[in-house]
Amino acid sequence: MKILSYLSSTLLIGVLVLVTSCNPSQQNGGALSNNIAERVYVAPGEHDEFYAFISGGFSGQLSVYGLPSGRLFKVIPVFSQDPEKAYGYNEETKPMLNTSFGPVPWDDAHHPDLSQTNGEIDGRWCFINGNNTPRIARVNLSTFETDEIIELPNSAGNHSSSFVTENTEYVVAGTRFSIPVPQEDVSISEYKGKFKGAISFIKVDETTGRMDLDFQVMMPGFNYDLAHPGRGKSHGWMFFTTYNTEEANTLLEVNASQNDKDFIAAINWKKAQELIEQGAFETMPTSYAHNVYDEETQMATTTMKKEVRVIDPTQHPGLVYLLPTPKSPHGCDVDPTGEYIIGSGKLSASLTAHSFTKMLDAIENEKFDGDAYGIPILNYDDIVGGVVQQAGLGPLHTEFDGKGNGYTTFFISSEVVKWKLGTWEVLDRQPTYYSVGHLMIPGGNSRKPFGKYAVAMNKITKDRYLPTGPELTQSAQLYDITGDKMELLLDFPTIGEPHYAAGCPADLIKPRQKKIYKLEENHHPHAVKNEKDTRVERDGKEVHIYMTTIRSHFAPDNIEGVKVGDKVYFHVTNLEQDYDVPHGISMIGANTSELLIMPGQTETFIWEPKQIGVWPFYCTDFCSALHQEMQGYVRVSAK
Ligand code: CUK
Ligand code: CUA
Repeated sequence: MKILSYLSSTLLIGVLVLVTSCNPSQQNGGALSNNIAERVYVAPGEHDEFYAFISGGFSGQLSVYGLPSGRLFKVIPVFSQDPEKAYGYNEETKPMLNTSFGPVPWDDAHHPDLSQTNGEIDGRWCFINGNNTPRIARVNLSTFETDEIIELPNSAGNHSSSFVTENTEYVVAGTRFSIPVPQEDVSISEYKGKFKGAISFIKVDETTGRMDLDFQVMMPGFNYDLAHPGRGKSHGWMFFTTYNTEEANTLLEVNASQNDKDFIAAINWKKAQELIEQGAFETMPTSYAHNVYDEETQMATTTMKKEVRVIDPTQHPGLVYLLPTPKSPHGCDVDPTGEYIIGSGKLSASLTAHSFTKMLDAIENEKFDGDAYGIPILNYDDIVGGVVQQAGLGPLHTEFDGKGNGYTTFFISSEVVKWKLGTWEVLDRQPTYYSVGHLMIPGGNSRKPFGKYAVAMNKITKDRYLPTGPELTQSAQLYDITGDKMELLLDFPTIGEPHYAAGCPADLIKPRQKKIYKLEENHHPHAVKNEKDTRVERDGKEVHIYMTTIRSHFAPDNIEGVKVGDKVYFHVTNLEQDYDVPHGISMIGANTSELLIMPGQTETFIWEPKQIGVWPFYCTDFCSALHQEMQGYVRVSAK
């Protein structure tokens, strides 16, 4: 959104001055009423009705909140190392962050999307993209841990991701930047024609969730911004917003906005599957990492993949069509019936809804308006299903309530606008504080939205919270959308910049949420399941400590025979089989973070002692009345 805020900064400042000059507590005076307080209040010991999985933006993580309370439950580490959970520090999870560029322990996470069955959220997995080093992660919603990360070749700035088809057949990822494919040392001015935009279709195993890059469609050199899978009648299609259809190598305003209309690219992925079956693809050598955490061995491993199947849409009629859409569309959203594809031209005031039925008619009658890129371009007037006129300034994203209404965010005019599908009339508008990006209605991008709340995720906080230095917290706002008018209920802080979120009723996740690892199913190669098997083994310069924890001691707790210059592995198994009783361990001078070991699990960290002496370690997680007694020593001798 940086480009947008730059382009529109003058307008934006104007709007902000307008908005901030009013007293916010007067504007939403309702926030002071008891009635509203009651509607977000979840009494001590009670549970929230919804889970919200909110993108951590440039923190690289995914945070888990409850709605309507806005309480933060957990930050799930995905693309970034996290000392709180030892993720990316312990030997078990380090491989999760491997890429073809080496370990990349950070990313810019944007769009979480939940797995679906028959177009309805099923609460099994949450997928999320890393933009910077193109990756897609899968978070397991029975453990709330990242189970898998797949890198995407031929991509750069993996923004148009991750979007899940209605039976989780695919998680789909579009490149933001077009780049030379394959990469080569070439003048940037040769962009046009040479640079390509890869759209990746990653197959998801329906039982295990395991991902596998099935194929890529190699599109023209546009920027691919956002996407949405078709559903219901449009199931089998994917829709992508594009900008820079001029294929300019610099996006200074004059270049990027030459075209009055850019495109929504419609890709028929069922057709692509047929082409793959018929062998109508090219196998391209490449290199990308696929990192999988195995729940049995509790270890992550990296496989470097060497090739990818690529389809050239200019050679296969019927695979891709371009739908003209006004003014640099950003969000691309499909209504719950699958009929309307909403394009939000971020430099316009209106929303365009293309009709899927009209699109099919135009295709059938071959009513094309040329094929400047080797791909048929449809005629805007043939396919437009409706326009929400003059709805606001700078439309970005739309979600649906399942009752025939769309809710669109407007960045520049800083508001959420409710409008009606079919009649295209604006029904309500409510301000956001300030400059909203995405919004999320639980299930609001599926066939079955749970249209009770909308969460707006704002780019600018200004005066909403106690100041915390030059930057204020990022912020979300909760609206009640059950009535004719939306009602602002709550502000709550978020982590990083929340680009998008996915939500669902808590009941969908409950059956799995109390999972613990059974000790007898722990097949970690360094697990010790009984205190009498604990031991210290030397192997050359390596020392392996096979240790257990149980309230409230370590075994062994006095370790001798370690020398300066050794590499000491602590393999620690938590023997507890009780829910919510992890133990931690940290070692003085160790720079690898602590471990936090869940019941029944084994984790490993490495300590390289630099000085002789007797050095303590202790449990970092307050686990019992004798937690403070949970400690031990390692004696280190000269080499
Ligand atoms: S983008 Cu952030 S406001 Cu990455 Cu989904 Cu539109
Ligand atoms: Cu174990 Cu504290």
